[in-house]
Amino acid sequence: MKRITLGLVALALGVLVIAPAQAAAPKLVGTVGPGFTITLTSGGKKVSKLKAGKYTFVIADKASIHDFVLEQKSGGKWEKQLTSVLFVGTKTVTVTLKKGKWKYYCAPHESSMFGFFTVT
Ligand SMILES: [Cu+2]
Repeated sequence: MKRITLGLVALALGVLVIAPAQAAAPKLVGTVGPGFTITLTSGGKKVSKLKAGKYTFVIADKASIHDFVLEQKSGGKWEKQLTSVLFVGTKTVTVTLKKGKWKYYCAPHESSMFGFFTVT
């Protein structure tokens, strides 16, 4: 009986370890520039709500005067500059999004270039 229980626990742990590797992180596309615009889309639609989990951010930074910063505003604190101001090109970053309100923005023009989404 004890041996069976241990076997089941080992099996459950094995499944937990294997599962994350099998699920690909959904892709989100962030675009900043070349004008004074910043967007975050999924399948061509503006991101407003996401489920907590791992996401692949593909950031197209089209100008050397903008950057792309991602920040958790509620439910925790987390912030990362996904592309730098001088960088121009495409960069892929994997981020684990936790529940809360999130903001993406361009740091030099934060008052006009920003967007929000909610993670549930
Ligand atoms: Cu900017």
